[in-house]
Amino acid sequence: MSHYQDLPKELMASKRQLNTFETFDVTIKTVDDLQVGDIPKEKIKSIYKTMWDIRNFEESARRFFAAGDIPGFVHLYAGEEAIATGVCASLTDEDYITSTHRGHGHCVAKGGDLKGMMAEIFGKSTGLGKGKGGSMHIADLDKGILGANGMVGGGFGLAIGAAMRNKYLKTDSVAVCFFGEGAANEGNFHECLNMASIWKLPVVFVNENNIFAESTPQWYSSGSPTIAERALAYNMPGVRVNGKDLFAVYEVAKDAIERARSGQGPTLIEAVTYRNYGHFEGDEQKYKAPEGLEKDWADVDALDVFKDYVLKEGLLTEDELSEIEKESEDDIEAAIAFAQESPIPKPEALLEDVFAE
Ligand SMILES: Cc1ncc(C[n+]2csc(CCOP(=O)(O)OP(=O)(O)O)c2C)c(N)n1
Repeated sequence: MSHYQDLPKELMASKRQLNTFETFDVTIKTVDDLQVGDIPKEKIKSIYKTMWDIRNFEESARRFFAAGDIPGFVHLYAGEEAIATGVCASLTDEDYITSTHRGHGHCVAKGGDLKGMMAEIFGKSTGLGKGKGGSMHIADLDKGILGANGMVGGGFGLAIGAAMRNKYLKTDSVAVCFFGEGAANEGNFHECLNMASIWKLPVVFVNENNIFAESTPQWYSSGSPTIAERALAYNMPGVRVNGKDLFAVYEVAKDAIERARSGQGPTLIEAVTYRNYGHFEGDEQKYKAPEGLEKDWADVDALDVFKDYVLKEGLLTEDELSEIEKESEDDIEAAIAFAQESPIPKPEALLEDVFAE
């Protein structure tokens, strides 16, 4: 596309409609406000498996990083499982996600191969990036995973680019952009939400507000009390949701994804959560208050919240849950063995995949 006049008709149309603003509210959702729809039992099981795969992947990454087996940096997603899982449960391989430096959970939830991911963070040649990218560069284009990203806020432009592509080609695919509350203070956030709004792009912005950007708390760095309310500046719905509650995230994300798929434009979701560990492995976390609000939030485990809910509602039994937990442990053990047994890349591989053929 070289010129404004070449824009597809529907984009021209949405440009002409700019005077007819809808007005949106910011809503705050917990599972009690939501009608949890009938989710097929197999889907509930696969959701629980994904949450455990993320948790087990991260606990293993922590263990092997401490042992010196994983090169580079790792930023763990443990504690935030309900968000990636709850969002990606409504996506297909045709949909795209962009991720962050804390990206393992997004990649697992979007269907990234556990063996390929584990080998990648071990720096092995069988990894998804042939061992040359590591933790912050895991990508799998066949699964719509456009990549983890070492640049804070780097996913915004990629996500609206993918959404633009989806709209231009008249597909019903959507793009989801995961980002932290620190990234929401980057200029790129505002530019991309604005563009997504004027072009009604099929994109969902999912803010993972884990309260800290490195050591800086949100109350210190953010001019707005919530991230969700910033949606109103760009004329899209903003929803704040309990990010520790899988079912709440699932329902909110499902609505936003359907909205994007059906051509109604973007949504900004703020899922409030907490990371179980430091900003990166090795972070002493001296900035965290030992008591108080944070402590209460830190004690909420998304896996327990899920388990309590499905048992209370009679959706799964204790035996079914235990079976899934065991299956996840086995899969992660197999991924670790695969990574350990795989070779490191050969020196001559250094210059492969650098230039396009
Ligand atoms: C453009 C850019 N600025 C700064 C950094 C250094 N940095 C890495 S992670 C991080 C904090 C990000 O916080 P947030 O977006 O809230 O994500 P979280 O780590 O909480 O998941 C910063 C400042 C970077 N990698 N890229």
